Amino acid sequence: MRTQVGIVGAGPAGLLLSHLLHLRGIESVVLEIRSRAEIESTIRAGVLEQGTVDLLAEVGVGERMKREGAVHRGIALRFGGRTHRIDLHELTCGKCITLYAQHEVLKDLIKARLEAGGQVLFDVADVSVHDTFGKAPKISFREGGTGGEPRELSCDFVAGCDGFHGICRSLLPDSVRREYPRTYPFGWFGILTRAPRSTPELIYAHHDRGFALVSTRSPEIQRLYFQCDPHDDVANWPDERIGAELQARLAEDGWKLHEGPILQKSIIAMRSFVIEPMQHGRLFLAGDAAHILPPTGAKGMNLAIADVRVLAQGLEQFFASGSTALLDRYSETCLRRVWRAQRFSRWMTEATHRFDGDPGFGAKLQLAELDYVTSSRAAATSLAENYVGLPLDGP
Ligand code: RFL
Ligand code: PHB
Repeated sequence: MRTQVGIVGAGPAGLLLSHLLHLRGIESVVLEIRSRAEIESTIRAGVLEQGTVDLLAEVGVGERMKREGAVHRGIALRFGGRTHRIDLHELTCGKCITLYAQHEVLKDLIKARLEAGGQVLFDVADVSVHDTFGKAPKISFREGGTGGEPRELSCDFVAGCDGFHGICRSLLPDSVRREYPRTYPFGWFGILTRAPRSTPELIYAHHDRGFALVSTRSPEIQRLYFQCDPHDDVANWPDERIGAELQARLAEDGWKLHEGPILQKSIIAMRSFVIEPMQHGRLFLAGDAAHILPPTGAKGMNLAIADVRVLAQGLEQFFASGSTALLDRYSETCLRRVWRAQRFSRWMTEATHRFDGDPGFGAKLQLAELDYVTSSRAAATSLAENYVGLPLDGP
């Protein structure tokens, strides 16, 4: 098998990259270890930045997102028993966020790729990448699972879009790589519940018992999170205990969270990680393969999408003219945005989560921080412009 760009991983990064390359007349093959059904049903991100929404619409995969996604013009910060609205739309001259689940974005991308005759191979096994420092990298794998046919894909470039637990990142030689990890001492307990919306906009809540977040997937399905011990077990959390914890952390006079049957429960680790550089030879890392963030800023999928936009432009220039000018700057271009997103996600996390062992000073500072951000237009604008997403082509 031969293609121009071998893409490892069919998450948002890999699938969108394949689509963007196709629009530029560049061939790719996407290799994915999971099944299509699994990819199309795994619950992950929900918040799309304005630039992500605009890009998906511009490249022809935004029709269902525009119809079914919910546009939110603001978010709420709840602390000290009161709610304060951040008017994203007004503070950013008309930008918003859209609530549309990551697996719905993936369904739209998979459909577009398959309808255009694109090659997305699900359920592959034993993927390994070779010779990325030469001009003819290869990817070997088994088609159709562990006992399947061995295959080899020759390509001009490899895009490592295989997420945080993938194999591509490890191909960067020790002599060039630097890793920047950070683990937070808490996790998020996430649930999906069948209940009507309790609030028209997302609520990020600071509470003595810990952080809580009210988000949504549709008028009937809600997504809720609360800070927890990362080593806790979902089995310790029967539905009634979850409901009581959320009600306590979100309590406000005259308001109550709508509860309903809980459809799914999981515990999510909170960490940050960046690898530098994001490229070596003919291997380019994109998305979670290169960087992850705590979900508080809702940036992970948006960064994955911003990365592959830059990569597609670089590959287009290379295949059109032989110039590597844009590709050479890929890592530098992406990392600038990545570190700004890390800064913002850390800020959102540290301002809203309970830090055990804090004698009270830290919590007082958090309240002062939240008070400032909800009463100063300059501070609110800073939150708003980072939350809706810095411009894709901007500084
Ligand atoms: P993905 O989505 O992990 O996709 C990688 C794919 O690669 C496959 N793979 C391999 N394929 C072939 N060979 C191998 N050896 C392979 N190893 C792995 C995997 O099966 C997978 O299909 O990475 P990508 O494309 O970089 O996308 C990143 C996003 O998925 C991630 O950043 C977001 O989900 C993070 N995130 C959020 N991001 C947002 O922008 N907005 C949000 O609101 C938001 N909320 C969240 C989130 C992540 C969360 N969790 C569960 C960590 C909320 C949560 C709870
Ligand atoms: C979600 O809806 O899953 C979501 C919303 C906001 C976040 C993280 C996740 O900050």
